[in-house]
Amino acid sequence: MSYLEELAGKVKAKNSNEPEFLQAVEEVLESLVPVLEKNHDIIKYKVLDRLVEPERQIMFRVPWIDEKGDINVNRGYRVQFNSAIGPYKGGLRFHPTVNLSIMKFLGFEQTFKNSLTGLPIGGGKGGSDFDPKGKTDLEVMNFCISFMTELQRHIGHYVDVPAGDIGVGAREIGYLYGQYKRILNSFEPDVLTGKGLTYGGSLVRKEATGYGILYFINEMMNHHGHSLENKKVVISGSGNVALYACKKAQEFGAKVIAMSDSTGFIVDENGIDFEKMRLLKEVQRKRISEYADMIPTAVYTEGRGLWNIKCDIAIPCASQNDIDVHEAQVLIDNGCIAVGEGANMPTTNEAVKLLLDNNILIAPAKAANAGGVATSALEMAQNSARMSWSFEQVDNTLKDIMKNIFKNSKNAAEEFNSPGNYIKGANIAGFMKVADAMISYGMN
Ligand code: NDP
Ligand code: 2IT
Repeated sequence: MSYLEELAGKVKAKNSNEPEFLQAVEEVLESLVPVLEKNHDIIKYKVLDRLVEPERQIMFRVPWIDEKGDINVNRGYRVQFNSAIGPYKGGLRFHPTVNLSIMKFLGFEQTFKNSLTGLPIGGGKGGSDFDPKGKTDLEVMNFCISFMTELQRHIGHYVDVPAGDIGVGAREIGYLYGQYKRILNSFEPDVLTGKGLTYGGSLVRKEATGYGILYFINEMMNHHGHSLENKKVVISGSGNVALYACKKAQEFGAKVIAMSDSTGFIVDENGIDFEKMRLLKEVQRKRISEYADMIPTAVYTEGRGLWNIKCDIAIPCASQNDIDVHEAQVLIDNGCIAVGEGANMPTTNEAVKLLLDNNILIAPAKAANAGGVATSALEMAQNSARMSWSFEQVDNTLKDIMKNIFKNSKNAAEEFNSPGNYIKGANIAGFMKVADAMISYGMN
């Protein structure tokens, strides 16, 4: 049995009830086969054995009081996965499906993603099974205050710097930072990112993940002789990432014809009206079905089925395992040429294999959605320098970062005999820097 097979077996045995975590590890280990053949220090220093074990996993009780005055209890998490190249960094997810497996897959992937940005940030993730849907602002605030009352003892600007993810946006970050600042009696903005612009937030952070995905897809398409001009695009989700992916796709001349939420999806062959969609989702927090009430040419369908819509480019920006092998086959049959992963792990491992076998270009999540966390690191840099940069300055830096991530993923894929396989390329390029630091530390 090879070293990697043995390690995969150990990881499976130890984490048998964590399917998402095992899925994420399996994909990375498979990518690293050719790297281990060339670099023997990785095995000698047990880099991978260390890398698949989070440095620390924190789980805590979050009691909070609802509008009726009743006490509710949720579970909070912070998985501090890897600090080899910088403080733990990664978002907080508030969603009823949150569990340890999901936190661990996200923290594991974040380690490689953050390395790819070229900035000094380690990997972490956190959140809660709290469901913000249907809750009042007061209830969300009560929850955030309680969550931070515990979380604050585990984070710090040189220790661990959380941000947003599903269910955590500017409103939640405001409540969380307000409580952090109060408990510490200290204004330390670089302990959280995605902050509001009046108290240390960075211009472009809100747009950064969505914009970054399109900058990456554009590089990838150009490299393969395509352009985004006039391409039909389908985007899943209609949250922070989906919205700004839509906006930038339109700026590149593509036509976004469908978007979704967890209840259903809307299609408009004339193209989505970004500003109307933004107001509906970002400002009014309404369901996507209401978009069809405003726009006569838009059609709403309840349930799944988004990926049956014929498109040139599919950009999943909702949640993990959004595209399975059957949906991948439909995309292929419909002539899709590229999948840009906005969400984390939106494509099952079987679907990825099928897409690659059919020469569909894949912009992998760890690389394509790294613009959000990269801009978070730029927010930290501005905070510690007590400066704020212009929109243009941050956006240009983001563009350069995404171009570099594409170049490094492409070069790694080529060096290890898989040209065009950006999944392998991104995994290898992200891994190399972390591995080098871990070897330098000897054991820890
Ligand atoms: P938001 O909470 O702003 O939006 C999430 C969107 O996805 C909503 O439209 C939501 O629909 C939908 N969604 C969530 N869960 C499911 C599900 N289980 N099934 C179907 N639809 C679902 O989150 P973000 O836009 O911030 O995050 C989207 C994805 O991007 C996530 O995978 C996240 O990890 C990833 N990501 C986010 C970054 C960021 O900076 N925010 C950075 C990099 C990656 P509904 O409203 O009905 O729940
Ligand atoms: O998945 C992600 O990269 C994020 N949710 C953003 C993390 C961050 O620290 O900005």
